[in-house]
Parts: sequence; structure tokens; C-alpha cells
Amino acid sequence: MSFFRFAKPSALYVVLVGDVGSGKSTLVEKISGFGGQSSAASTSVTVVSNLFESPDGTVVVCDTPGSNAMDDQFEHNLNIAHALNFMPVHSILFVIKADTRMDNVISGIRKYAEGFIPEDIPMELLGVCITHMDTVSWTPSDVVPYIKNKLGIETAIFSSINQSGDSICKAIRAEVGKRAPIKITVDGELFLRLFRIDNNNIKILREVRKEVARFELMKDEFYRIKAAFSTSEQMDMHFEFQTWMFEEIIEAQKRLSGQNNFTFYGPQMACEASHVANMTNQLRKVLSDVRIEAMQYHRDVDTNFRKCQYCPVVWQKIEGCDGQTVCGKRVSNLYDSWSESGTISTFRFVWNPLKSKLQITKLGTRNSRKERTAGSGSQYGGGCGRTIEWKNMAPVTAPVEFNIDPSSTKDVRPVAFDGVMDAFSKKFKQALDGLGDLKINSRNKNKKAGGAK
Ligand SMILES: Nc1nc2c(ncn2[C@@H]2O[C@H](COP(=O)(O)OP(=O)(O)OP(=O)(O)O)[C@@H](O)[C@H]2O)c(=O)[nH]1
Ligand SMILES: [Mg+2]
Repeated sequence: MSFFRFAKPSALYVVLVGDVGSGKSTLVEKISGFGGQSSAASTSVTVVSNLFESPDGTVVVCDTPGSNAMDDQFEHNLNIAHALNFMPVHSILFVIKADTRMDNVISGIRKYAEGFIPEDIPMELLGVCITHMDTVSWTPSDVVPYIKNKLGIETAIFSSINQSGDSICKAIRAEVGKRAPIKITVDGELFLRLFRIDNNNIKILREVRKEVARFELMKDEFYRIKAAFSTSEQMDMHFEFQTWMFEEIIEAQKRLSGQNNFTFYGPQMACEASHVANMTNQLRKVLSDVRIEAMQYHRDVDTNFRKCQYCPVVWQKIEGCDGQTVCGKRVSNLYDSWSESGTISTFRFVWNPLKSKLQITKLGTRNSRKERTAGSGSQYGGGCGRTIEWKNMAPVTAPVEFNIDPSSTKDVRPVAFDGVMDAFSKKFKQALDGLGDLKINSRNKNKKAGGAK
């Protein structure tokens, strides 16, 4: 007999994910004392997410369907998303079966960790649980240094067939008990970033690889060509190049969709969108490298923000001295501090697919000082016009928009054209709502029964 109940506010919430047959349901049986969840079947046995509480209420664990199933991948991953959204998560434990060769386990974990982009999911949430430890001769201490130091995964738990649920709970408490849970909201966009639901179509996957290789090459070519330009030109070039790369991702998305006649309609929609999203994730990693490099140009800029003594306007000192100026006298962009002549170079980037060469042409220069006054609205561009002095201005915390990681690639949508993303998000939300509320299965009769949320 089971009861549905609220989770204790102090309960640790752990979501188990992993391949078919890796031992997720067996772990859940041990932790909760509920039987009948696991199976030796070759196809995924668990098809929806199920929540269970440990007898002492300290751990709530979620059993999810195998994420690599051949069929129903969308439904399986939808159920995992449902579990992640349920309540703030302490850990997403990747359950992996121990293999005689330790290397195979490590590469399995590496693939899992590399599948995520840190800005999509907080990395501290990712953990691993290696099951079937009774079938191998190596021990946890052989593998923990790799997991924690090399792969940067902080949480590692081990289990074997005869291990008690109590000792697994104890390990979970020890590994994630000190951490605050993190609220995750998987919407259509995050779903496509986190999960793959492609159909292993070799032709499509080959084209994806080609696009990624081309992107890598563009980046390498850029760094090679850039070296021949002056420092200030290099900086202007770098910022323009990352904008061009951003646009090229959308072009690559269109190419992949066109070559494979994707319609983003009907039952194939999720799979097609996932192919594009998978490619996009890989291209984002390349773009992120370029943006991280671009950040270097900001490093000498004084990023302190200070408030005008007379009006609510906040200023960032980008150039000039500590002496007097006028509130509202602004530089319109950061380039000025490097550009001695007050000009910004502009470039054109063209990729030659036949020669696999990038061509960069300098188009000319714009006068940045002219732009500075144009279009500023009022005479003092938003300031009060009174005389201010940096040393007299109160420091303030940077406005939210300045705290955004400049290397972030979240602005790249998984499918960025023709309203596909919005259509997918709508479908995703409908499907998620259709799953209804999740409930926590509990054996503990002494505690008040209730709904899940
Ligand atoms: N020897 C051994 N067998 C295990 C261990 N954990 C699980 N198994 C067996 O592996 C098989 C699959 O386990 P499940 O727990 O059903 O796997 P699952 O991850 O829930 O699989 P799906 O629901 O299909 O995704 C069962 O026959 C379990 O008895 C373990 O630590 N050692
Ligand atoms: Mg299962």
C-alpha cells in the first residue's frame, strides 16, 4: 500500500537519468522499499517518471524512463523534463552500469557531462551513480579521482546488488546534502537544449558533423587572418566576427533543414527540431570560444559603476581621467578607449565553401565620435548636464544587464527561423500539461498524506 504525500521541506530531491537497464528502478526500489519497479527486459521498462520517498523522508528520488530508448524518445524525455520541473533539484544523477573496463564507464560519464552546456544547466547539479559494482573488480577509489578532478563532477555514488537502501541514502546525503536545491524550469527551448530526440539518421548526423567542422574551420581561419591586422583593427574585427558567426548559425540551421526537407510539422516535428538543436548546441560551443576571446578586450575597462551626485543616472567610466566632466557626456561604445583616431573599422566576412577559406575584407572605417552625439535624444544623452567628478560619485552595483556573462550563447535559439521554436514550444507545453501532476509514493503512514505539491 502506498500514500501520496508532500515532500518534507528538508528532503533531498534526486532525479535519476540514464540508459535503459542501467539500474535506475533498482536504486529506487532499494531507497524506497517499493518493489516491482525494475526488470531485466531489454527495452525500457519504466515509461513515465515516478517519485518515491525513502522511509525516513530524507530523500525523494525520481525514477525516469531510459533516455536512450529507440522508441518514444520524445515521451521519455518529456517525462524527465516533467520530473525536473516538479520541485527544486539537489542532483540529477546519471546512472551508469559498471563495466569490466573502467575506461568505458569514464567515457560514458564524459559523454553525459559534455552533452550539457553549463549555462543551460548548473553543472553542480550533475552527478553520477555507478551501479553493478558487484560485477567488476575495480573499486570506487579507482574511479573517483577521474570523475571529480578530471571531469569536474562533484557527486559520485556507487551501488551493488546487495547494497541496502539505507546506505545509498546515506551516500546521497553525504554527497548532496549540504547543497541548496536549484529550481529548474524546462520549457520548449531548454528541452531542445538538454535532450536529444533524433532518430540516428546517419545522413543527417553526417551533415551535422560537416557543419560543425566547417564552423571550427571558420574560427581557426579567423584567428590566422586576424593576426595580420593592427591591435585596434583586431578588436573591431573580433566583435564583428562573433556577430557574423551568430548569423551563420542560423544559416546552418536553414541549410540542414532544407537539405533534409524538414517541415517541422506533424509527428516528425520534435525529431527534426532536435536534429537542428543538436547541431546548434555544438555550434554554440564554437561561438562561445570566440566570445570568450572577445571578452579579453574588455579586461582593461574600469567596470565600476557610479551614480551621478545630482540625478539617478548611473555611469560607467570607460575612458578619460578622474577629473571633472558633465553628467550625460557619454562615449557610445567601448572601442573608443583603444581607437586612437576615434574610428571603428568595419569588415566583411565571406566563407568560400569550395576552398574552405574565410575571406575578410576591410570595408572602411566609421567615425565613432560622430555617432556618439547623433541620436542621443537630449543634449546630454540622458544625463542632467551638471558637472560631476568620478571621485565624488557613489559606487553602485552594476545594473542587471551588465552582469550577463558576455560569453553566453543563450541568445542562439535551438531553431531560430520561421517561428519553428514558438510552434514547438506550444506543442511541448501542451504535452507537458497533459502529463498531469506528479505524486510522491510513500510508505510512511504516520505522516499526513496529501497531494504532491
Ligand atoms: N548485478 C547487478 N544487477 C543489477 C544492479 N542494478 C540493477 N541490476 C539489474 O539490472 C537490470 C535492469 O535494472 P533496472 O533497475 O530495471 O534498470 P532501469 O535503469 O530502471 O531500466 P529502464 O527502466 O528500462 O530504463 C535488472 O535485472 C536488475 O536486477 C546491480 O547493482 N548489480
Ligand atoms: Mg526503470
